[in-house]
Amino acid sequence: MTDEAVHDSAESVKSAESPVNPDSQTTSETSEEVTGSDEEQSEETEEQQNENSEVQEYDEGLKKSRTTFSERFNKFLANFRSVDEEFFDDLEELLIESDVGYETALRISDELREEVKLRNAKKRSDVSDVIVEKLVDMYDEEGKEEDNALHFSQDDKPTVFLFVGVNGAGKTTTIGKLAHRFQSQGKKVLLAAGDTFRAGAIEQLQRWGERVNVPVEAKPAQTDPASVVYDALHRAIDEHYDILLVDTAGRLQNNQNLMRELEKIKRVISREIPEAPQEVLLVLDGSTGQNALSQAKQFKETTDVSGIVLTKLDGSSQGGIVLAIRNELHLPVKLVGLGEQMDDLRDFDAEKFIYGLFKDLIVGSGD
Ligand SMILES: Nc1nc2c(ncn2[C@@H]2O[C@H](COP(=O)(O)OP(=O)(O)OP(=O)(O)O)[C@@H](O)[C@H]2O)c(=O)[nH]1
Ligand SMILES: [Mg+2]
Repeated sequence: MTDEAVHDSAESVKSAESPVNPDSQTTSETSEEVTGSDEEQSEETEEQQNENSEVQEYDEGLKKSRTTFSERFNKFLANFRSVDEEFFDDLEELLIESDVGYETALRISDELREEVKLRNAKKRSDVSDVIVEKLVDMYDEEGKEEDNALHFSQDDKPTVFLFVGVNGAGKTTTIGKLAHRFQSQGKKVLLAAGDTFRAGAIEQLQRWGERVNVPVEAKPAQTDPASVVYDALHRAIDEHYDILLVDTAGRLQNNQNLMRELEKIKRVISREIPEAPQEVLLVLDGSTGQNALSQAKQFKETTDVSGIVLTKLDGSSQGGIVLAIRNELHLPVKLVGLGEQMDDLRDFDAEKFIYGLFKDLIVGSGD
């Protein structure tokens, strides 16, 4: 077998395992094709095993959102009688309830009408396959230009991440978790208590600082947050910190004040370090569904958001919110929060997420 052929068949094994193509026949056909040496095979198995256990770990954390999504979907398909107008109306409703977003729900059901007709899908399993394929295709297509990596300073100046989002979204908690991650990687981390609106917010960040052993630059409540950030920036530069994480308020007297304050903080950062902030991360509570989406639209209009942190996916999130963010916001989800503890933060892997979301659905999609 040529190198190319080995590569090809390895690829097809991989794609046979993918969630969109769970056809068991394909799997057995392709596994017969893989006839490389034992060594090649065992290497590949190990790689696959690693990949599988990573998927499993990730999957566990997102179990709740996944279950809610697939339970609804499976229930819907269990009641399936025929593909008629009522079916598409119900599907639309289901998608909206699953937080995929209104526009996305309409678009999916429109495109599905065409596709179902085109393929003459009548059986439940066929229809279910078309739906899943369509959702995955759309998700892939919309995410082509997305860059979900975190960006860091390219010179010896500190990297600055600015966190924005409404109150209760999880900004302060995410900062604590991220400080812990960077600290464990041997980086020198500083936090800035830029939420001076409430004394409690400053104390909360200080508690996180103590917990993860990272210093916090803070001033008394009601101080201009831009001045706290200014001091933090200079401390970070002078004392050679690698990373500065800036907390901000989620609520002020009104939204206009909040947006103005965020702009000012951002201006101060860029004036002191022109390449910074390397990231402006909008933190969204995944369990608030459409509410999170409309907040995000507002922040996106007024602030240069570079990515999303989606929190509380361990809770009652519908999962579909991830599709809505991609299709309607066009902002990459860079991190996800899966709990309240310091280790409950993950990089977001779009492919694994979509795998988790549809896994049970496909397994249970028989006639
Ligand atoms: N289950 C769960 N809870 C979370 C997660 N992230 C944050 N929380 C909780 O959500 C609540 C609000 O989090 P904060 O970090 O205080 O939110 P914030 O955006 O800083 O809020 P303000 O300071 O009021 O603007 C806290 O009780 C957190 O423990 C998560 O990923 N999963
Ligand atoms: Mg906070």
